[in-house]
Amino acid sequence: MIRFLTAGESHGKALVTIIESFPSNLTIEIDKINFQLKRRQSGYGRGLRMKIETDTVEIISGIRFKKTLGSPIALKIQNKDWANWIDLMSPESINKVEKITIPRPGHADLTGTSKYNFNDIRNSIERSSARETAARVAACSIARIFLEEFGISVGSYVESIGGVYAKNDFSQKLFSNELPGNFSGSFLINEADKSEVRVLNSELEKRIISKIKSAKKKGDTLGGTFYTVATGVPPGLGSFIQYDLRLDADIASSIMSINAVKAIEIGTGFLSADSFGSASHDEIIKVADGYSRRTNRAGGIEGGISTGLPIIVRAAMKPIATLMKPIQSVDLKDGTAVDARRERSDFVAVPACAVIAESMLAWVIAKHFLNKFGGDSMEETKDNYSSYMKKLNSRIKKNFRK
Ligand code: EPS
Repeated sequence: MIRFLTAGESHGKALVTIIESFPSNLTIEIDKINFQLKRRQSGYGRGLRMKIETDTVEIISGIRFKKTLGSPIALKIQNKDWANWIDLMSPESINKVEKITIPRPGHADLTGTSKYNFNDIRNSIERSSARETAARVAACSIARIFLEEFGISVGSYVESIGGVYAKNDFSQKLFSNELPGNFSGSFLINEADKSEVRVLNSELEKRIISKIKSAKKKGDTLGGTFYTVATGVPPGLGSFIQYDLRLDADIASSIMSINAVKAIEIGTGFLSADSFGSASHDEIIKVADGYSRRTNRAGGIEGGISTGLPIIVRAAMKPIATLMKPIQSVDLKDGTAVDARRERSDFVAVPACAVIAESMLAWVIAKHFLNKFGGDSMEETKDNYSSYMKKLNSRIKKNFRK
């Protein structure tokens, strides 16, 4: 089974990731990894740190002459800001630094500090920072490159920021399954990336940017909602056999693991709870090469298994916890009520969060894909995949028709 781990503190030397169990002979172009890292850094409302960093990876192991070897792939992203933090973050010497004693509400400052028995909140801030997601995006780029070989792509767009929505959201088209012929995850990336806040509607973009400006002026932050969509996913990934094999459960946990994500829906999600069954499920229809669904309210998953239609995931990100006009907290030195600490941060990171969600979704799909099709080399995986796809519909026919 594929897996990855990340390591690195926000202001440490570097972020690293180790990625295991991808088949050999997958062609890796480093530019494709760096492209995703750049996308994660963009979006209106990011803080000053993004002006310091230009995230790029160094490939440490697992790839030779641009091809995977089947061995662990190690990637490193240097933190340029490290140069300014050497004394504050030194692993080797003990330096006298000012301790952080005031936790920010909504961040991991207090929970982490008490759990790990720290005497400086900085120790909690460093690893809980969303900077860690740069390493995730790098790791998951390998999954994206793998999926590309099978015509699977994952994209996203921002639906709302700070409660500012479009009248008719694109999700209506996704659920009704009325999509342009050239629609794909990559199509969505191209369209959304044209906008500074990754929305699909220029009028909405204007309204959102003015909302962000007013939040910034007030020293406040905003959250938002976004859709992540995977296309080209074959039917049959995931399973109902065990709770932890369900594709939707795995997707939910991976997206919820992203910093500040607080809610997730697959397909029409919460709306389906308010609808009649007849307006909630997708009618099954015969199509030229097998069976499909008229609509896609299920978001491409039934019974924990992919249907073959686009996988549609909606998530909500809470506002960034660091406020320039802070709310109340307590100084751990003496328990007095004080304003929470200000720390350099983003005002809005919803566009970046959507890119991270794309990455996590790609990872989960690649994981279930490889669980199903296996293979030590790309050639073997491709053989297994095409033999399954070729026989998929004829098997149904054989089983049910006289
Ligand atoms: C981030 C790097 C951080 C923050 C942000 C995301 O850099 P710094 O703390 O040096 O400004 O901009 O972190 C958070 C939102 C957080 O919760 O800590 C990044 O690379 O994405």
